Parts: sequence; C-alpha cells; structure tokens
Amino acid sequence: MASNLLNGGQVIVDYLIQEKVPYAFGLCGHGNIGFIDALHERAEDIKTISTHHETVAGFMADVFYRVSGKPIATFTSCGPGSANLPICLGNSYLDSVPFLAVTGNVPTSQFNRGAFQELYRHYQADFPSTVRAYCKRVFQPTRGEMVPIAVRQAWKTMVTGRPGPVVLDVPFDIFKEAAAEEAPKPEEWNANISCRCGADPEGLAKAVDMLLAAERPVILVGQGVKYGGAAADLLALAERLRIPVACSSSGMGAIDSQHPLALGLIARNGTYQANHAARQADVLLALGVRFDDRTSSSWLPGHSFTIPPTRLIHVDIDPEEIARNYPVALGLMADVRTFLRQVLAEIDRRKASAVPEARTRWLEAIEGYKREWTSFIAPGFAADTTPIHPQRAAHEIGKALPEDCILVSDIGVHHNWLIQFCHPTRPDSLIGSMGFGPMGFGVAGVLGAKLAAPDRPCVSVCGDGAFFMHASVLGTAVEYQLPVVWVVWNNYAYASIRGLQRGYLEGRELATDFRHPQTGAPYNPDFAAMARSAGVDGVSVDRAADLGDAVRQAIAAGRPYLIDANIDADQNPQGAGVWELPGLGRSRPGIGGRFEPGR
Ligand SMILES: Cc1ncc(C[n+]2csc(CCOP(=O)(O)OP(=O)(O)O)c2C)c(N)n1
Ligand SMILES: [Mg+2]
Repeated sequence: MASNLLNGGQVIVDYLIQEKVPYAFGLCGHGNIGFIDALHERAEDIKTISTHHETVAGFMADVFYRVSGKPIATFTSCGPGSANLPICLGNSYLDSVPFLAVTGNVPTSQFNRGAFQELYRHYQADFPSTVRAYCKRVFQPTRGEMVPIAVRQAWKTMVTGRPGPVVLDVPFDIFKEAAAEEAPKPEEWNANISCRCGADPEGLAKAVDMLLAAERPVILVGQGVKYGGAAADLLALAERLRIPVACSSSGMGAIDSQHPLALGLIARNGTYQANHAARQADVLLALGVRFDDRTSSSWLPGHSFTIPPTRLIHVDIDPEEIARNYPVALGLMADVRTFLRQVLAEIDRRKASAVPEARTRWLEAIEGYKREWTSFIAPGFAADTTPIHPQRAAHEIGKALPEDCILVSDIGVHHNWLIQFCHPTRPDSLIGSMGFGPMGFGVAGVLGAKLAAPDRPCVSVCGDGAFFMHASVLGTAVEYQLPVVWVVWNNYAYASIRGLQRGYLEGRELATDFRHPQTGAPYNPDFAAMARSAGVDGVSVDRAADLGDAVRQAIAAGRPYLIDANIDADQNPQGAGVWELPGLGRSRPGIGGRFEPGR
C-alpha cells in the first residue's frame, strides 16, 4: 500500500471522527479486526465499547441517538456476529432512528468459495440480502477506492429525509486496502444539507383555515415531534389556539404530561380523555405519527378515531405514512417543526387571536372526561399487595424518578403500565420501542442512554423474560463503569403474551410462564444475586411501599444497580381503546364505549 494513502478502515474511522461520533459499540470477530485496528489507532478521538452481544450494541446505539440526537456507529464481524444485528436494525428502522452499522464480510478474493462464515448459496457474501428489509440502505464497497463514496453516501442516507439505520458492509480485505489520501469532508457533502422542508403555501393556508374554524380540534403527536425537536413549537401552537394534545406512545413527553392541555396517551390502554376527545374531534392535526394499530384501536372506528367524519390533517416528513390508514382532508409532506413555525407565523400574519367560543365548551367537556378517568383508575393506587400491584408499581417508580431522569422501558406488559402511570415531562423522559418491539431494547438501551447523558439518572424497567435474555449487560455496565439502574419487573412470566392467552384463548396457557419442574412454583433465577455475582449491587423488593425508596437509593448509589421487583402478573392495564387480534376477537374498553357520530 502506498504509504500516503489511508486504508478503508482508516477512511471510515476518520469520517466518523469528523462527524463527531464519540463512540463505536460492537463485538469483535475475525471479519472486523481490520476495522478494530483502525479504531485502535484513533482511540483518543473515538471510544470503543465492547459488548457481550451484538444486539446489545445495536440497542445502545439506538437509545444513544434518542437521547443525544447524534447517530453513532456499531461494529460487528462477518457471519453470525452481524447476523445478530437485524433485530436491532429492524427496531431502529421502524422507529426511524439512525445508526451506522459497519459490518465485516469475507475477503473479496474468497467470494463464492464458501469461505468460513460466507453466506454464498444464493449470492456471494450475501449479508445485504439478510438485512434488506431491516434497514434503510446497504452499501458494500468491494474495492478500497469505493470506501470514501460509500461512507459519505451511507451517512447521508442515514440522516436525511426520514432517518434510519444504514449498513456499511465491508469485506475483510477492504478494511486494509488502500482507499484514499483522505476521508471525505462532511462540510463538502453532508453538513450543509437540510431536510427541514415546510408545507406548500396553499396547503399551509388551508391547514390554518381548518384549525381556526375548528370547534372540537385535537392535536395528535408522534415521535416525529420529539426527534424533530418540535416540542417548543408544539406547545406554542397548542397554547395559542387552546387545542388539547394527545400522543401516541412514541410521542409521549412531546408535551409535559401535566400540562392542562395534555390529554395523555391514545391507545388500547390510553386515557379516557385522549381517546374520547380524539374520536369526537371535528379536526385532528396529526404530527409525525403513523397511526399504527396500537395507537388507533386497530383502526376500528369510534374507539380512538372516527375518521371520517373527523377531518384529518396529516403532516409527516415521509409521504409514505400519509393516507396509509386513514383518508386525509389535508396531507402535507413537511418537517413538523418547520410546519409548526409556518402555522404560527401565518396566525400572526392574519392577526387571528380570537379562539372560537365553542372551544371553551370543548375544553370543559374534556375536563369532565379527565375526572371520569381519574376515578376509574383510583383503586389501583391504593392496592397494597404482595406481589406488588402493577399500577402501584408503575406509580411508585414514576414518583421516585427525578425530573431529569431517563426511563427506558423494555417490551411487555410492564411497558403498557409505564406508559399509563409514569408521567413524562420531557421528550426523552420515557423511551420505548413501538414499531418492532424487540425484547431487550430497554435492558441494553439504558447503557446507551447513560453514555449519551452521563449526568442524568438512567433507569431501565424491563421484564424478567427480557432481562434473562440479555443479562450480559451487567458485565458491560461494570467494565465501563456505567451507573445505570435496572428495575426487573419480575412477574415470573412472558406476562403480556400469557395475558393474550387468557383474554383470547380461554386461558389455554402454554409456554408463557416460568415454573420449577418439581414444585410447580414460579421459577426465576435470583436476579439480585445474579447482579451481585457480576459486581453489580442487587436487591429484591416485595412491597409497594418499599419500591420508591429502593429506586431512589439505587439512583443515589452512583453504581450499576439492579432491583428485582416482585410484581403481580394477574392484572392487565385497562383503558379507553381496544385492540383486535383478527380471527380471535377484540378486547373491550375498560371505560366508555364506542362513539357513534350523530347518535
Ligand atoms: C425478541 C423478542 N421475542 C419475542 C417477543 C414477543 N414478546 C413480546 S412481549 C413478550 C413477553 C415479554 O416478557 P417479559 O420480558 O417478562 O415482560 P412482561 O410482559 O412479563 O412484562 C414476548 C415474548 C418479542 N417482542 N421480542
Ligand atoms: Mg415477565
């Protein structure tokens, strides 16, 4: 190699450093030692975190972005190492979170020869086919000189438009092959690109007409508002026109949940005020939200939405999501922050300060719905049982978290309880995965949160099933001195799925709980002892009254900490929406019924 040329690995690492990527998370293998060598050379400028499972690295990368707004890179080997990645690529892809996955592959000279760990029976070195459906794009440079183009294009694809994870698949030899005199410069290629496009002027005027004339408007926010940095503009518009704001699970925290205009969660287990207001709205302004089945009561009219007659204004950066599930009175492709600023400026221009009379009646009616919801949920707060009532558990945990805390939830029934009874005040107060929903997201993601926000308390609430699946995180927290807290929501079951067997299959339970083979008693490892064996503090909690203090103590400890919380699995969160498993039936709302316009 000519001595003045950087090799492929060096070009990638230099580009990452220029993009101010502080970390690479991953796991070694023979396929990526060339890349790790390039990371070693620049260890002062980019820190490497070596995990005990590739999936952990991917979930960490995902949550790192959700907290910091900065994409980072992962590194994995060829074959099985990178085959552990699709689960986290899928997770980030469906939730529109960018990270750059640098995957190793077999040497180009061995393509099609069936070398160790080559996927070759359909096509040579075929990792790209593996991840095709799971990421925004795959790049596979097969000569050194292709690396600079691949890395800058990969970065651009990842961060522009609707963000998402991108794979840079690099054959073994290319990491070491001469590539270029220098890496591409972000300021020449990617730093000056903006995708903050606004709505077209006619569409904007129409949107403002509709909002000003609306009698029963509702704003629905998804994560586009949070990750688009639009929370302040959302608040300004809501307050200006006195429009109540509901959120999808991914949009929680876009508005402080204690704000008088906040309706809370729209979903099967969402609040009465959110579902009942949104399904009666005359105009619904949906911002950066994609109307999935769990947000929409499985699209059954009259539960979460009644579109039509509700007139929907749907704004999204990705037109693919507009009119996917509901007809639109007005669909606008736009960045939500730019759109909100346009709306505010147009209201100013029109000097439209008066809010219609009808708004006061609408907000009063909503206050009534809030009171009904408050009395519906009241009994759960008083429950004082062992195992701990899940509503009480979520409430105690929520109360114990400081205002600046980042709570990362895993997937399962505990997530449903948390989104109902923890009350996020900031866009990143409560982080969850809603598109792909892989178990382990919160178990591992909390480590990424801590690296992104070292000065803020970071807590994961995760299922016992998911924690056991990814218990290797204990070691990573110790090795890198990451003082995170895991609250293992221990209900001795894959409880969310067992709940479905009970609800839809007349209780025919199989393969959903954990039992001791001799006694038949609930079985799980002693998670607190498991934590201690790894050098992590661990305690067990059986009483609701002790849970809050345990969380406070764990945060104050400033060391990695695990709380094994014994939680009742026989309760399911009730709400004002429904969910349908086609062919098996649908759940019944816990409060209220179906809204039928005109009746
Ligand atoms: C990797 C993965 N496997 C399976 C599932 C399907 N699934 C969704 S929730 C769940 C149960 C999770 O159990 P646990 O972690 O104990 O949480 P709980 O529901 O009991 O709160 C399962 C198996 C999934 N989402 N992800
Ligand atoms: Mg469980």
